[in-house]
Amino acid sequence: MSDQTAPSSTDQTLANLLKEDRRFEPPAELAAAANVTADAYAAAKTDREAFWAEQADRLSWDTRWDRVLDWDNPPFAKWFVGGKLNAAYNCVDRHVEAGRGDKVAIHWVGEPEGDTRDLTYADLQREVSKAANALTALGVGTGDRVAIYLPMIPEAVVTMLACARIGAPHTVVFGGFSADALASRLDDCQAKVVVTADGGYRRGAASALKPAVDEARTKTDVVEKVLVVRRTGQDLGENGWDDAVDVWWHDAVDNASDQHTPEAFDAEHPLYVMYTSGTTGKPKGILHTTGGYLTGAAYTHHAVFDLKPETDVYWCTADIGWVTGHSYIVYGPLANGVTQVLYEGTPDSPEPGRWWKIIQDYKVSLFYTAPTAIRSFMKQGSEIPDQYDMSSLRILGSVGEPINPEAYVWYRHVIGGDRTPVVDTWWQTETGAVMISPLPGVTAGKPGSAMTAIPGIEADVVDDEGNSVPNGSGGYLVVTSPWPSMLRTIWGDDDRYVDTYWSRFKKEGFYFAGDGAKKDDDGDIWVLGRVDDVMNVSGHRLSTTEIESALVSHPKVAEAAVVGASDPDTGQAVVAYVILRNDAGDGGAEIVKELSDHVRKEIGPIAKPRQIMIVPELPKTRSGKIMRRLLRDVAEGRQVGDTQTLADASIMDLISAGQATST
Ligand code: 6R9
Repeated sequence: MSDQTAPSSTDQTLANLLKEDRRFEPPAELAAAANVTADAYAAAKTDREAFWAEQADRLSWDTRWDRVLDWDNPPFAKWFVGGKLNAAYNCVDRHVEAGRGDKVAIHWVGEPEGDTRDLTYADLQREVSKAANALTALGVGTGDRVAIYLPMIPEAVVTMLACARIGAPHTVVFGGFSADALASRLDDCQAKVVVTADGGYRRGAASALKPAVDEARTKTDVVEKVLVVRRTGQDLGENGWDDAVDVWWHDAVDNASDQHTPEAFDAEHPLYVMYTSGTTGKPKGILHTTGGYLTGAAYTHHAVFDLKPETDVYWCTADIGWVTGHSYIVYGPLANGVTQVLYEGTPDSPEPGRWWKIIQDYKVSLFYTAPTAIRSFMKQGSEIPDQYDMSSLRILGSVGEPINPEAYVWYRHVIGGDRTPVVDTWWQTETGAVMISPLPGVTAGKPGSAMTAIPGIEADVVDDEGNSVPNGSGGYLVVTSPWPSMLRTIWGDDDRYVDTYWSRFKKEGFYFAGDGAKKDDDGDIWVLGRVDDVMNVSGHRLSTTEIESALVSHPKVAEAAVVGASDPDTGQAVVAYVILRNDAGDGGAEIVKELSDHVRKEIGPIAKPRQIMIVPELPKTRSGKIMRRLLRDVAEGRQVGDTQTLADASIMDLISAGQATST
């Protein structure tokens, strides 16, 4: 792996991981009634297209496809060619038509205690129809983009489905992103309408959202209308309303007709664009289309969570601002007709056991969260979760970053009462759906390993040349055959799509995921983390370049280098090294705070560095490349590694000797 990418601690971590010999067999009862059994792997291999056609039959199609896969022009795939369907109809109406209109689709739990709302599938059908009519009245037509910048309230799900219903691709922007980040996304996809709220609740306080949309509108003029949900009732400020643009949800949507006939769209009609960090400063708009994506989301949710829609209560704690919220709150679960919990707030507000209380109160049986949350609960100990009855839990899921074996075992033991399989699911915004995961009724789980590609998916670990590595070796994670929920392109940038994902190896049709991985002696896969300049902080993808650009845009900064340093709580944390301009003074705590606030403003609170060090120089190779590996050594408190390739080796002494100012 390249110089910048392999932290010198990786080998040690790996050695420890591979010594892990605990195994957890699937519970006999679960295995006996499992949705997917071991023979599915072979069946899918024998005839992949037939296998995927069978999965597509989980959906209701208006027109059947005449070809499963068109891979005539790789890497541009078309799945279920000629098929037509409506994603919202599949997630809502068909359940009502099948007599399940009274079934609860969403148990919504607001952050303020007692602020709850249940929506049945019939309620959802009415709400989605009203929102679809309102968006149409605001001028949104098929193919127009709608941005969604909302807290975790039912209107977020309703708006996504309303967009899908009228064939208007949505782009959900996480509420934690700043006005600048929002503006660049609005601009990139030319969003005509933004749906937002006055604010949302976070840790007991109302936190404003609408002002960020107003500010974003000063940076881009693409937006024609802003639809605003009144959630907190907070004051919008003197200039916080523009009659020519702003429309209240309760005026436009609540008064719209609740009758709406969904139109069937082509299987390859764009469903949504989700922005994610890449290795350059500019976020990539990942495009997902309708038929293949919905097939992948529904099938994997059925298989990986062994979903029994009649009896299970499902809860995924992700925010809908990330892909996990798209595939495993909205599209997969609702296509499968689940009853699920949707929670607005933070895990520990107003009390540290809030999550466990929700599991107890709603008898949640399938639970999906991220390692960073598990680690933060681990720190609090088992006393808090032990106070709640979580015997309803059947399967626990993990996503977003590698789960360390101790966190896995704690999760299984303390939360799952040692009864529940843990499914460690590897996938990405780009893959649309889970790719590598244990199957809960089949796989004997190994703590820390995502195990093998699920039936229908082909993944491998390869060397620099693209050759499969033998068991016991490491390399790059690749997907070797196209799959239905794969990204179709990067919005507006086919070349970047080809370059980023499909050009790393000479072999045609190898998708380069950007992750390093290892195959153990049994051939099971251990995902180790990114091999590019992407960091993973609390399961959120951040690009080092994006944060460096934000820092350099500050008038006092001459140069900046950012690394992801390992962090016991957040997996990785952002550590920045900054060279100030000559006229910026000599640093000190004030400038560090100023820079930290600047990053927060430019990108959002999630990108705020854990540490900013003001340094006199940055370590560079003779060709001028910043040696992030050395900076990571310092950030992680290690002896600085090999400095032979440095143009000036004395620089590292200066940095390590703590000449730097830091917070
Ligand atoms: C779904 C999601 C994708 C990146 C991915 C990898 C990391 C996700 C993981 C995992 C190890 C797992 N990742 N799941 N690493 N084990 N089970 O998180 O999408 O935000 O696009 O991030 O997250 O590094 O490349 P996204």
